[in-house]
Amino acid sequence: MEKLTLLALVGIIAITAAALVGFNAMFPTTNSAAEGGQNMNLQGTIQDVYLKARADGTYDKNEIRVKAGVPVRLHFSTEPRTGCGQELVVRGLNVRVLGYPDRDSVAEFTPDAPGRYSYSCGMGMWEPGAIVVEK
Ligand SMILES: [Cu+2]
Repeated sequence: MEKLTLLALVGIIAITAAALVGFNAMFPTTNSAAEGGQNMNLQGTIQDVYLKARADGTYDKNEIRVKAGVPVRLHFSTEPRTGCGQELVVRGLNVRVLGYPDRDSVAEFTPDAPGRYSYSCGMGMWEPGAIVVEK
């Protein structure tokens, strides 16, 4: 009788352990976003970053950090009436994208060389920000 209780207990523990392992496998914890800085969401092979041009002639971020050699999806949007800020140019990364209010325009690129690449409007008159590519 006691042996049977012990056996049942061991069984329950084994099933619980298996369930926990299975649960972790289904929902792996990632902390890459925390390591990558405020703008980066590094999930596997794509880095999704977001930038918005404001109507006052500034961007909502001064700096966006990404890792070299990993594809980037830059989601660009604007507030209404940003004028020439609708066009975003990232110098040195061959990125030129037109933004619109309330939806993302996505520019995809893979930065190979670490460095600091400034972005501004098409004419370079907006207060620039920078995409910082880290090794
Ligand atoms: Cu301009």
